[in-house]
Amino acid sequence: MQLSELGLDPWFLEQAGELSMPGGLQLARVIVVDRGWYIVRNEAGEAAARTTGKFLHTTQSTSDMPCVGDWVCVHYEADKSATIHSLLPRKSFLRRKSAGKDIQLQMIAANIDVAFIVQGCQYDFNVARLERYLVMAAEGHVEPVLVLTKTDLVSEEALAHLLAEIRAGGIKARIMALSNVSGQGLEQLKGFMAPGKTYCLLGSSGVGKSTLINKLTGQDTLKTGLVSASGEGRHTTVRRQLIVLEQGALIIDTPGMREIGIFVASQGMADSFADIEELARRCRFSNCRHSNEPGCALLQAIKEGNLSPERYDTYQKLNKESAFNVASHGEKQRKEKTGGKAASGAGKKKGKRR
Ligand SMILES: Nc1nc2c(ncn2[C@@H]2O[C@H](COP(=O)(O)OP(=O)(O)OP(=O)(O)O)[C@@H](O)[C@H]2O)c(=O)[nH]1
Ligand SMILES: [Mg+2]
Ligand SMILES: [Zn+2]
Repeated sequence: MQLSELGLDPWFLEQAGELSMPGGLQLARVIVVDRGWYIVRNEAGEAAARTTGKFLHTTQSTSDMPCVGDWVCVHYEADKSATIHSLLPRKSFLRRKSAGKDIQLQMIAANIDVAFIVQGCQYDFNVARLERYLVMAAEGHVEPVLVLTKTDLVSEEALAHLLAEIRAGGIKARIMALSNVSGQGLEQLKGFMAPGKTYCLLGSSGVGKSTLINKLTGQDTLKTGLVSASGEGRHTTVRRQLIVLEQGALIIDTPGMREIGIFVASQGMADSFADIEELARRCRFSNCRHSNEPGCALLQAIKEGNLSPERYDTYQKLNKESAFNVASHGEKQRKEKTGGKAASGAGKKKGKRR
């Protein structure tokens, strides 16, 4: 398998050139991340991999650690395992604030062309959550595509209603609806996927992400799990993994997410809420908080029916949350800079590698 078939393009080669790879090092792509260990793949096939101590010393935070989809410089050892010496810069990424109160950034995947944001038609559907994922994708320079699964469980009218709800919310991303059971919509999705491009599945547990990959490979490549009576998944998938489809596209399965804490600088918000930001430029005060200021263009638009109150709520909420997370994270990094190197690896167990 050529590296280009694994998604390598001239941009990455240029980055690798600038790293001026020392002798004996080769490029490989991280295809599995399972807590502290990795599997990398290149022309020579797959190898179990770990990071070198020297590499760990160069990392400032957990987001500098390899994640699935990353291009890395590896050295093959006598026992055929590999050591990861460095990481190529990322062209795009998906990341979130890790679950819990702690402000830690967690990389979900790197070098992704398209994020499939998956929601089930029946129990899981939630527009405000879709918007969170859209902000996450925009921030990481990833094209979002909404995928509604389990269309076999709802009527055509109900599905049409869901689609209308998404559009009414001002969301413009491409939408695909499908059923892994009846096969409806699968051909459309397959037709959309291109060889050498990397796709990443995101969504709650139980929405059918792994089942979808099994449909694409035509085999039981991945373990899938039953959902509870209320439609909740049981967190069947536990590792992030890149799978090469026969038709040449690359697709990453991820464990279902419970929480999507967003952590964005202003760009992700600006891209996802371009309509609102455009309106906000017309507020009387440039520092308008859009809550009760006179001359607020957003409040005016709501009154006139030109902005949905739900979308406004999501915008205000995400803005606040991301500003808080960005500020707290900056504070934390300043403390870490003065207090020595950031924790690496799983990140939370600070004492582990010292
Ligand atoms: N009716 C119906 N059931 C589906 C569909 N797709 C998946 N399922 C079922 O939903 C359950 C969960 O599927 P998984 O593929 O394991 O879900 P997942 O998104 O990978 O979940 P995690 O790995 O826990 O994040 C399984 O019982 C699947 O058979 C679908 O289109 N329609
Ligand atoms: Mg799964
Ligand atoms: Zn305003």
